[in-house]
Formats: sequence, structure tokens, C-alpha cells
Amino acid sequence: MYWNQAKECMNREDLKQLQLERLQATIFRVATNVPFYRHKFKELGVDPDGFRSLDELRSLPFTTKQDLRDNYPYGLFAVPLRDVVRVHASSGTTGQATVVGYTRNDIKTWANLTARVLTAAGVTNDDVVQIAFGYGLFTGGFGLHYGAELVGASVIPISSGNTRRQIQIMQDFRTTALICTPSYALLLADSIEEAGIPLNSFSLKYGLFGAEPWSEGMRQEIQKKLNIIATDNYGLSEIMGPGVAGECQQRNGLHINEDHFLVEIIDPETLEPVAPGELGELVLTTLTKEAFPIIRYRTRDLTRLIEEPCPCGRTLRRMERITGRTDDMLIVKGVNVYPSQIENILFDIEGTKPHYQIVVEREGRLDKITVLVEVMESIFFDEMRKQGEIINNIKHKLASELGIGVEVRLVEEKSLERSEGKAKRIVDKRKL
Ligand code: DLL
Repeated sequence: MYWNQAKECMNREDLKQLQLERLQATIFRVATNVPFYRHKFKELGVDPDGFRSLDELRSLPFTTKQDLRDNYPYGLFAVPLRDVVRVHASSGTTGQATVVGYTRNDIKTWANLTARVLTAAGVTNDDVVQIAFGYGLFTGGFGLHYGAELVGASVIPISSGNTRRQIQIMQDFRTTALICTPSYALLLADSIEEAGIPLNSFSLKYGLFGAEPWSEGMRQEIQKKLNIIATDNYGLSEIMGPGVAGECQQRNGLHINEDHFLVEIIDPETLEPVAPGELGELVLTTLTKEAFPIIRYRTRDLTRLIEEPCPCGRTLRRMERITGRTDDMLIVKGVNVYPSQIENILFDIEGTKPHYQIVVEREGRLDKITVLVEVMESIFFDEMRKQGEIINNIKHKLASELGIGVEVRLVEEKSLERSEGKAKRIVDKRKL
């Protein structure tokens, strides 16, 4: 099922032509309306009227989160506020919040793109969609809400939090599709299990999860516990919010809405493009945004592109799930460590719960990582020997995957903080 077959299955040549035309218009728009870009183009000798081929993309400047902060709140808007009908702001988890705006057209485009993501995941007008993302400055709730309405689904805009009520409504309103962060989905699944509510009292079929990194192990766990098809979807407020990319039911990479966003993967050190299929930082350029166009935005998210065609028939290229952010990366004893690597290992270990936290400390001049892992109650209280075995097993597997030694502590079930939105996996106690 497609939302917009003509665009989602476009042949590559036509797509490239469309991208070029849209990019030319975007460059012209920002050169005319955004002083920040006008100055940058001048500095770099970019002629906004002379852009002839997509290969010239590399001559354009990057935009970073810092640029957004420097132009807080409205400095990068390309239209007068009169034409802006909505404002959102990033969650600001890694610093001061940044503000983005939408024209009436942008809101329409946004709804169409989240409608694509929803349709690819299986949602139709027969579905009852429970949106447990926050509604507010965060883009998750509103972004998927308008797309779900456009698809014709019955939308329950419950927003985030209040787990018991979420479960009650899920049962009573016969929710068929759940939309939230993967960590919150797991919390809901655990709560259902603990309350002993039988799965057949739910009507759930699909889960669309995003807004934070998650592993294949976590997907399997959620799918099993809720008996659903769980797909990953990706977006960020600077670019639009959800609707940038999403998985189809193949669940093997996220189709990027390339007719609206131009994608590059670069080496975050050299800023040069990586070889095809290599891991690197995702860089996105908007092609149709009116209020907040952005050129070569450095997302800090790490992924790789999949060039092979997808059996679903979409020609929009896929990216692998985001494995982490460049600023999520811990450098410990000279080795790069991503939380996702640790998560993958923990999901394979019997007796542990898929809840963990990574604590980084500095002892003298050396960094030390301690992984706190929740274990089942029976193990935590009774079996010292079993505990020792689990710790050794985890340590061994982490050491061989990461190439460095890591401390492991087993903690009681539910002792780690649960999140109703994005999970906080790293506690960095180093004063760097
Ligand atoms: O999280 C937008 C969103 C809402 C996406 C709902 C999907 C669903 P921000 O708060 O600006 O926007 O955070 C964006 O979250 O740069 C990634 O680091 C991370 N992120 C978003 N989706 C995924 C995903 C929304 N599927 C930042 N996998 C991004 C991994 C994700 N990380």
C-alpha cells in the first residue's frame, strides 16, 4: 500500500530532475530571504542563479545546530511571521532549544509525508491510532496526528504519559495502531504483562516507533510482547519533525522521502562524502520547505544508505536504523562506543531485562564505563551464583564487541528511571 505511488515509486532519473528543480528554487529562496545564507553564499562564492547540477551540492555550506542557536528564535525563517501558521521547538536535550516554523503549505506537506510513513507501516482508514507522543512544542504528536487524520484513521490524541490510562484506552477504544517512542512502547508492554492483562483483550496490529535510537533486539521484544508489526520512523524538528523517513512492512531500513529531502552521508571528521554504503553522518537539505528551508543540515545522526531496491516497490532509497549520534559516542580508552552496541548485546542475554543505563565516570585520567542492567526479580534476590554468571557473560560479550573492559552491575527490576518520551541511556558524570 502506498500513500502517493507516483512519488514513492518514481524512476530515479525523474526524481533527480525533480530534486534539482526543487533545490534550485530552495537556493534562490534562501539567498533572497535569509541573510545567514546570503552571507554564507557570498563568502563561498556560490552563485544562487548558477546552480545547474545536483553534483554541485557539495559547494554549498553546511548548517549546524549552532547556526540555529545563533539565529534564535526566528533568524533563519525565510518568510515573514505573518505567513507562519505554526511554530515548534526542538526538545533541547543537548542544549538550548531551537525554533522552527511552518507555513500553511508546509503543514500540508508535513501531513502528506507522515501519511506516507503511516501507510507504509500498514495504517489505513480502518485503523484506530493512539498517538502517545507529546503534543506541544515537540513535533511528534502534532506531526503524526495530521498525517493519521489525512489517511482517514480514527485518531486518539492521548499524548504522552499516564500509562494506566493509556492501557485502559487502548483496550476500550480498540486501538489498532500505537505511536510513541520504542522505550515507552516497552514500558507499556511491561505494564500490561505485570497487570496480567491478556493480549487478546487488545486489538493492536501495528506500532510506529521513533524519536530515539533502538535496536533490532528491542524491536523483536516489543513485537513479541504486544503481538504487533513494529516499524521505525525517523525525523527531526530542524528538518520537519516525523515524516522524513519510515520503514515499510519489510522492516529492513527506512525509506527517505527523497522528493522532499536531499540526503548525503559524510565523514564527520573530514566532511567529505563516505563511500557508498559506508557509515557516516546524515546530512539533509529540505527541497520544499517554505518557512524554514535548511541547506545541508548536519543531523549528527549516524547511518548508512542502502542502495538495493526494496521488495515493497518503493524507489525511495532506504537508510539503516540510526545507530547513534556523533555526540552520543563515548570515547573510552581511545575506543568509540555507542549505546546501541551495548543494547544489542544486552537483548541477547537471558535473565536480564531490556532496561539499562550506561554510566561514564572519570577516575584519574581514565574513563570508566559501568553498565547498569535490570535483572528479573528471582535472580536479583536469590541466586548469587547465577548473578555472577550473568555479570561475567555480559562483561565477556561486551569486551569482545567493544574491545574494552566494562564494569557491569545488576540492579533490581524497575530501579532505573522509565521515560514516557525519549529514554536517557547515558549518565555522564565526567566533568569534561
Ligand atoms: O524526535 C521527531 C520525531 C518525532 C521523529 C516522532 C519520529 C517520531 P527531535 O525532538 O528534534 O525530533 O529529535 C530529533 O531524535 O536527530 C535523532 O537523533 C533522534 N531520532 C528521531 N527519530 C529516530 C529514530 C523528533 N527513528 C532526533 N531512530 C534525531 C533513532 C531517532 N533516532
